[in-house]
Parts: sequence; structure tokens; C-alpha cells
Amino acid sequence: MTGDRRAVGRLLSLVERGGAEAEQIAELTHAASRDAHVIGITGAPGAGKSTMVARLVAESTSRGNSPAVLAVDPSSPLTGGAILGDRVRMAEIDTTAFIRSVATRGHAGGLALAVPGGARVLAASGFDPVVIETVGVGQVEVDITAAADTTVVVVTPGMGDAVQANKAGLLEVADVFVVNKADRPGADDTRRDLELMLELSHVTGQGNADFRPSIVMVNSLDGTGVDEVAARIEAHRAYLEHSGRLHARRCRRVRFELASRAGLRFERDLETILGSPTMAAVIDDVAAGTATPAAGLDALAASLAERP
Ligand SMILES: Nc1nc2c(ncn2[C@@H]2O[C@H](COP(=O)(O)OP(=O)(O)OP(=O)(O)O)[C@@H](O)[C@H]2O)c(=O)[nH]1
Ligand SMILES: [Mg+2]
Repeated sequence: MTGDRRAVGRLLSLVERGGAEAEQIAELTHAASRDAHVIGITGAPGAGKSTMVARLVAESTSRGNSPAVLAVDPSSPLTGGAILGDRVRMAEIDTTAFIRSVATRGHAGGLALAVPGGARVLAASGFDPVVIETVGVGQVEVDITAAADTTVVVVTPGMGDAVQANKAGLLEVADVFVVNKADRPGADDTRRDLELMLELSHVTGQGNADFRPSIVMVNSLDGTGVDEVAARIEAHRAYLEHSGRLHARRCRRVRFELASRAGLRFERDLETILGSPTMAAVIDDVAAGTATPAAGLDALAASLAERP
């Protein structure tokens, strides 16, 4: 088993690096990865996501599954060297789950590809569910989680935390809410805030019309409530399957991935074309005032359209 894990780890490294090998791996893992349940876990920095995920995968293992975790580390000054700490903490709780960190640094937009690619490798290797932990701060991170089959948003008690999550766009993507650190004062207020916001989104039609996200109170330090989180996640998966919405989610995922890939390819092509002799002449003319910027743009668009 550890040998297999090393192989999986190597595949993940190749996917993270991107390029031709990553493409080949994507081809190979595509068909085999479709059955695994992809669960996104997001929330503010320090909300207790990793602690909760560790409990959740332990619960999942005890239910007979083989979970894997992709922890996306934003590599921000906020968390510093949290990756290792996370891994140690998670490993203390569940020694059988496969846990892998993906650092944001050095990905320059490629994160949006490395994560679904990594999830596919894990799924094709027989892991199910695949849990993706991301900090819900930037749009990319939120998008990645929204590209999961089931998204869990973790909030904590505290002044207006649920409101903050709402502002960050996290509430819209939630299928399950976890009020983590429920051992702390104010947890019931947070729950009420969430209920209110859910109520409002129903009234205004923003929420999902036929699935109402549940709210689970959790203490990840002792594990209270985590079995309920697992049950809610499974209920959501069942709902996706019999409502036919699983396919719709997968389509959304594909759209997101295609858009990311197209963006990367476009940027690369743009760089190449801007450096071509034809464009160098056009740029000269615009700089010298003998051509307008609009004419320059037309020339650029024409070159872009002609590329293979
Ligand atoms: N009181 C209390 N503390 C908790 C609970 N869950 C996590 N913590 C603590 O909160 C801190 C942050 O936990 P993490 O699991 O690292 O949080 P995270 O959301 O993964 O953090 P980042 O990945 O850095 O965004 C740690 O000190 C945990 O021990 C809980 O349910 N109750
Ligand atoms: Mg974490």
C-alpha cells in the first residue's frame, strides 16, 4: 500500500508541475475518476477546517471508505508554514487517509488546474471521497470549492463571522454548513445568523430552490457533530444523484476547468504573439504615433485568430 501511495504522490507532483506530462495524466485518469465523490471544504483562515477534515476522514474511514485529502495551502503570510502542522495534526487523528498539500505559490493561475487534476489522480487511484480543503478568501479558492460535488462551508462563532462569510460569497456555494468551535460562546447566535441568511436567500430566490443546506454544530477538538456532517454530506450526494443534479455539477466543473485552461493557453499565446516580429512593428508604429492603439488591437486580434 505504501508503494502505491508513493506512486500516487509522484503522479500528483507531475500534475502540479503542469505541462505535457500533466496533460497525459489527465487523459489517463479522466474516465477512471468519475465515480468518486469530491467534497470541498472552505471557510476563513483558522476556522478549524483542517481539524474538522481530519475528524471527517476518520469518520469516513470508519464507514468503510478510503478518503484522500488535498489541502490547498494559500502560502500566504497568514498561514506561513501551516502545511506541515496540518499534516501532522491530521495524521494524528487518522493514520490511514491519504493527505497531500498543494501549495499555491508558484502556480500562477495553474492552481485552478492543479486541484481538479490532483483530485482526478486520487479518484482514479481508488480514493473515495476526495476532500479538497481551501481557504475561502480569493475568488479562485472559492471557485475551486464550488467545483466540488458537495461543498461544506465552515464558520465559527464570533462577531458577524457568518455575515463575513456571506460577503465573501461562501454562503452561495454551501451545501452543508458547519458551525465549528461550537464549544465556544456565541455558537447559537452564529447558527441563527446562518438560518436568517438562508431564509433571505430563499425569499430572494438566490438559494437552491429544492435543496436546503443543513447547519451542523461541531466541536472538532473532540469530534462532536462530525458524524452528523458525514451524514449530511452523504445525504447531499444522494440528492445529487436522484435529482439528476450530479451531472449538472460535473458540467459546471468541466466549464470551470475549460475556462481555466483556456485562460492559461490564451495568456501563453498572447505573450508569444506580442513578441513576434509582426507585432513588434505594429507596437513601434503605435508608440511612434503613426498608428492608433485601436489599429494595434486589430492587428493583435488578427494574429490571435490566425494562430493554430
Ligand atoms: N475551541 C476549538 N478550537 C478548534 C476547533 N477546531 C479547531 N480548533 C483550533 O483552531 C485552530 C485552527 O485550526 P485549523 O484546523 O488549523 O484551522 P484551518 O481552518 O485549517 O486553518 P488554515 O488552514 O490556516 O486556514 C487550531 O488551534 C485548532 O486546534 C474547535 O472545534 N473548537
Ligand atoms: Mg488548514
